[in-house]
Amino acid sequence: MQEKIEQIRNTAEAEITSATSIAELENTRIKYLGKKGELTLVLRGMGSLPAEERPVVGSLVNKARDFIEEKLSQKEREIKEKLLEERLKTEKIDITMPSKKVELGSIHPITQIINDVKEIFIGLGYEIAEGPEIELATYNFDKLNTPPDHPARDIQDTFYITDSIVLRSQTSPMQARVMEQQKPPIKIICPGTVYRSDSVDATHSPVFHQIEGLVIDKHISMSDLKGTLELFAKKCLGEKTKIRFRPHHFPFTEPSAEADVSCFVCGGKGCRVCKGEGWIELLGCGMVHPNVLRNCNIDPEVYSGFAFGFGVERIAMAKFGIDDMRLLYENDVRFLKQF
Ligand code: 2U9
Repeated sequence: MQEKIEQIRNTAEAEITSATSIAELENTRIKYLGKKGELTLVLRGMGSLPAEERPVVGSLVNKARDFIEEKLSQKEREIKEKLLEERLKTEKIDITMPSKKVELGSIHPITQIINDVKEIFIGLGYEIAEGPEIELATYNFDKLNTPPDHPARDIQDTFYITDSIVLRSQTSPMQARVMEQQKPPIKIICPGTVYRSDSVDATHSPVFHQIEGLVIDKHISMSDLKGTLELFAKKCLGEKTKIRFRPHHFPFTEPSAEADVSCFVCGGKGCRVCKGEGWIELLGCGMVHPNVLRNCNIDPEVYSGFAFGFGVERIAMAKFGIDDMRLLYENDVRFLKQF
């Protein structure tokens, strides 16, 4: 029996030594130490031995099992170390390899103008107010002194969702919402997307961007409007910029005006950008109509205010010398990365 145990121990050791994988080692373990393994069977067969031999054989079997287990785990460690070494060799990263080029985008010209304008007005103490693009017709029109028979409300000019819900045609409804919710003083600008039922061409798009501003307080006059917009024009288009005001009509302001700036390309002499005029139309503006104040629960006997609005695309086209609005929406990176 002693010899048999010795022989099992030696053949197991030889098999373990020559094993090259964890799977082979597992097979060897089952072959010798498993439920039906060779060494286990010796232990089970001990019942047939004379009583005095049993402890001797039992101790030899235990020693052989300990020996085989030790050899198995030693070999397992060796194999795992070898596998790790091989992995480290094959998976090693060459840090001298050139990296993949990261294509950096650029800020879209429309967003650039919106960011610049926001920064200028935040510097003057204004807050940014943003609101719904799907708007109640009453906020888009009625509260802004635009009665049901006004042409702006025509189906040809405005996208209706239902009779009483529209895609906003200006950002002013958001300003009416702020006036209803906040007590003056109010100093806000509202940038955002607006919608008009226009056909696409080089200067029109049914979806475009606007920035409108609103100031309401006691004793606000036309001179506050002119001073603010002159400062804005200089900060936005250059310190040499001049501004002029022409009378105009808007339903929501009275009096109303349009403001032009001296051409920032030729300085007023006349060139391709200002079409020989020396002036470029910048924005519309005026003193908020008393009806609009009343509609938004502000007493026109106590408070007054001014408002202005402009199309972001128009400013971006003038400032960056872009002659077709459609280029701003195509998102061709070859075009966009110039700005
Ligand atoms: C309230 C009251 C009055 C905002 C104003 C304009 C003049 C204006 C257009 C120019 C071209 C926008 O891009 S455009 O279509 N806007 O000329 N907008 S005054 O007046 C307001 C706003 C809110 C409560």
